[in-house]
Amino acid sequence: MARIARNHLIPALSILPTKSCLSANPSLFASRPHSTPVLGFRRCFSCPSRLSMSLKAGIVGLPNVGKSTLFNAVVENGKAQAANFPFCTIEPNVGIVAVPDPRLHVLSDLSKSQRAVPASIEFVDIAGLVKGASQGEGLGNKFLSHIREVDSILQVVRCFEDNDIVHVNGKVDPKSDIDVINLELIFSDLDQIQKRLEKLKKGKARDSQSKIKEDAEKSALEKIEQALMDGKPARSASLTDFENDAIKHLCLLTMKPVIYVANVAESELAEPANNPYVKEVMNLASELKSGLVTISAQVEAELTELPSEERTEYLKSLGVSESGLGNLIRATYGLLGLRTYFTSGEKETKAWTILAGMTAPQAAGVIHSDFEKGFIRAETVAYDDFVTAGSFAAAREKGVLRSEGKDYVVREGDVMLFRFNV
Ligand SMILES: Nc1nc2c(ncn2[C@@H]2O[C@H](COP(=O)(O)OP(=O)(O)O)[C@@H](O)[C@H]2O)c(=O)[nH]1
Ligand SMILES: [Mg+2]
Repeated sequence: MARIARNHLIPALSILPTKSCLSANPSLFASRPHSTPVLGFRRCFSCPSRLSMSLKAGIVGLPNVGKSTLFNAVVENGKAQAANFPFCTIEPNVGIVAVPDPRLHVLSDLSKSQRAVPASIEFVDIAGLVKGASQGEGLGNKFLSHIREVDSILQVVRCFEDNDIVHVNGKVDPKSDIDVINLELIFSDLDQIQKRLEKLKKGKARDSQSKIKEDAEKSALEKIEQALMDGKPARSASLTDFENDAIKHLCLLTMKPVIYVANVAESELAEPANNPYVKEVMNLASELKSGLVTISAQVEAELTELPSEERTEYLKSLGVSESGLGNLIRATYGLLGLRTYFTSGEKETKAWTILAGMTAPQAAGVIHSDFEKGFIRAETVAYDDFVTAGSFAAAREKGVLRSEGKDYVVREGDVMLFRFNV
């Protein structure tokens, strides 16, 4: 049996690789000398070739639909809630916000952690999409390359009437707006696929294994090309798992999951379905097997300017119980099939984001790739059991702390300790 050099048990993590980022509010960082331990590098959720700090959602849509208003509200709200969270604005159009999760604070209190670190989502305000972007109009290809890097797309659709705010096509028309954007994405993918197919035709595979891979990629691309030609997104093509893997490196735009964000007037927030534009978006979203969230970007922006005591009152006066941002984050998590597990100790309690179906070593790899490579076992307890017991030690005594091997599929809310060697 291979000798284990060192055997670690890590309740809390001190050896995360960190990425420094510029903060919009440096004073928040001043109290955190080690910058941003929250941001362990991790796999991109949709394209495996990208190393990503957190889940990345790109906000797209035609000009003047409310993208920047929504983006700013998301980031401001993140700041407001982030007494202890190193949110940051990396660039003017990129912001990182905490994923709200009440379980985090319960665990943190039980473990008497010095800090609680939520999972995070990175929002990107992607400007410049107009008709003809795939041919270089507007910001054209620059814009498209930004979308290639995101895990999910939030497409903001204007459903509010306001004569003072110009609509690029002269009138509010969600179906046409959605078609314009989706067509640009389709054109861009078609272009990329056709170039790739040309290359694959030359067949450079040197061994039988690579040949099998190339063949899978080719057959996948041919299926997708057909879907795109029919005006449908790449994700509508039915591919085998192997074919899916073979094309992941291309990060096709229309492979990415989409949430339509219907931006409505504040007066319609309580009963959005009464708005015929929203109905249209609803129908399209369900036809395209995509998510839908109704939001008023304007209201979200106004909320960030109110003291927190007044926010609930304001929302009540509009007939709703909570701000739309929580919905937006939850919808993104749901659509991507994401799960949360926790690590919890005296140093910190932390929420980690993984994909549904990930095994214990893969989940450990989200923290650090060494944890995946050197994985031995995981000790795990369900969130509710941990809370009832009060600590890992008490959970062990009660027999609810399980020791799991490398095939264990991590469940939502697991509180975990990893044993690994390096
Ligand atoms: N009436 C109304 N105006 C909005 C709403 N959302 C955004 N706007 C306004 O529409 C204009 C364009 O918004 P902006 O967020 O810059 O759009 P972007 O081009 O998509 O980034 C701004 O003047 C916003 O104040 C909304 O929900 N209702
Ligand atoms: Mg904008």
